[in-house]
Amino acid sequence: MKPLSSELTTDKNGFTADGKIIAHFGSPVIDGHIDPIWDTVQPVIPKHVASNLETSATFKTLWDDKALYILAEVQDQDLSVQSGTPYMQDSVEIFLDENNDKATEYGMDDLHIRINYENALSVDNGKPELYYTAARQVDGGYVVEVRIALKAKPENGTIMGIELQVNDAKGPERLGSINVFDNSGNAWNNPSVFGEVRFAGKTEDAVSGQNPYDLLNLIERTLKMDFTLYTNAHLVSEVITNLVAANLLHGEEVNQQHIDRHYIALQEAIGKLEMTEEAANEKYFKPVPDEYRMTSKKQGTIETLCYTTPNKENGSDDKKLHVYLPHGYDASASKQYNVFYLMHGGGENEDLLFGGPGQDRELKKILDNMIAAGDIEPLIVVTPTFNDGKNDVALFHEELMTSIVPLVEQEYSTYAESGSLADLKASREHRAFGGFSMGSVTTWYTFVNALDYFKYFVPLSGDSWVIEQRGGGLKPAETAEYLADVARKSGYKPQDYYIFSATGDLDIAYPNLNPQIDAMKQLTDVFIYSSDAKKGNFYFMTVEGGTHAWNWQNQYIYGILPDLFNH
Ligand code: FER
Repeated sequence: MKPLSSELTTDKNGFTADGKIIAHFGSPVIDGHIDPIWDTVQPVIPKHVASNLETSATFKTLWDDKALYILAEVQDQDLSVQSGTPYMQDSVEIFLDENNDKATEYGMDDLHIRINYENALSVDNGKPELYYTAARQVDGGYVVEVRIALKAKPENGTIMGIELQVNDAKGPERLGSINVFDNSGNAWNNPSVFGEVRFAGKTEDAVSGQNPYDLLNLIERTLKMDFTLYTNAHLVSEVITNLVAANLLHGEEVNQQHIDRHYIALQEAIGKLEMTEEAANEKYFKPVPDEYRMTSKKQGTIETLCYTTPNKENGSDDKKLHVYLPHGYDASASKQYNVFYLMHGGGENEDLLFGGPGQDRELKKILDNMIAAGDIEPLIVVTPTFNDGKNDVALFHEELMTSIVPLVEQEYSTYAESGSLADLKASREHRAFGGFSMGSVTTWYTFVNALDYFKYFVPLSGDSWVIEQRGGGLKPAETAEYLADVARKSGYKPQDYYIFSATGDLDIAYPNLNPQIDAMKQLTDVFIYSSDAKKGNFYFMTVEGGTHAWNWQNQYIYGILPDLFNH
């Protein structure tokens, strides 16, 4: 449909009568230098400028078949990146609602980044490889150019939600912001406050410019890799050397085919990398794929079970737990499911992870999607609580083995013939226990007290307190010895139990857990360190940037789940 010309007419500030900005067709080079093609675009003067600012800015937008381009020209005499918080640095912030659904929460199509005047990119939403940026200080301010790779090919008349912002810093503070559309300051968590950009100006003979940016991003990611992990890293460095020879942005000889050939060569070299034996023993973090964070088409269900259990006042408490049943759960006796018991952290409760029937929280979405994709066999996941009852993580195993496991495994189709301890022991290889923080402390206690009933242990971001509180950090050797003695005296062989542990390097539990793990690594008769289950029975994934929060733990669980129940 040919847009009406009134839809393209803009006022002196660059807005159409219905309040949109216009992106014109054209492919600039993203290098921080303003190509002549930008001169064909009318600048947008932001509507909202915080009153105390001496800074001003204009924005321009271009598009082609693959990308949206944004140019910000900021006049600011006083530039600062002193703050460690990216939005409090002098920076340009970009928000895009690609399918323009104006959702009130960020979804898969909503993108959000900022670029400071030194070209440091911080990505709040969207995969980092979607963005290519350049920033340059100029007389009296700075220039930022951004390319955002689009999921769908746009055309004349395409409309996207957009907000463009400048953060004005003074020293370590943010004085205020400049905004093209939104005065609420809520764009960072609510795409419905964005304005809109209309794509226009593509003529019939128009062609998009070259795209070296995916390759440049791949090179950047490659150069950040730890080459010491591989036996054959020279494969990659050879490709990089060839690339350096080709002047990709400006070389006259370079065409898209050359660029794509280099991209494929580099990807192939990366695909051929082989880890050293030492490196292969480590478990490596993979973030949860974006699409696994969406509601699955094949949803499991959450049920709640109630029970009564002794408390520490010689009375009893009524308690409940939640049970995740996988999509297509088959209650007939012929079908059997593995069970993963997963404990919350301190100050949390049994509702935290799954909520209850009808809820579809983060972990459930991940489980649903992993099962639907065939990453793991359908399993049952149980979220109990150590609150109430004996209210003591050191004693939780009593409630676990007398109340919880028999209740769950008689109610559902599991490998336990009955709820008797003998039958629970006989089915131990189909049972795992894990938890976060105090739930991890509980997991180590479960190893100590209930090894007969569980084969897999998933302690996340918490040490063992079996010697004393925070003993994993304070008395790592004694803690490790205690755990090792449990294993030795149990009569189980190393391949009869597995410990898959994880935390982040920014996690407050890291200093408690890491020394304990190091001490355990020394006790090789019982704890054999390897992520290869044929070689060992224990690994510790340490994740760069990971903090003491569930969004990280859920990602560790995503990485660990495929290692459960298959040895
Ligand atoms: C740890 C184990 C448990 C830890 C914290 C906890 C910070 C939990 C504390 C709480 O919830 O009170 O290693 O490290």
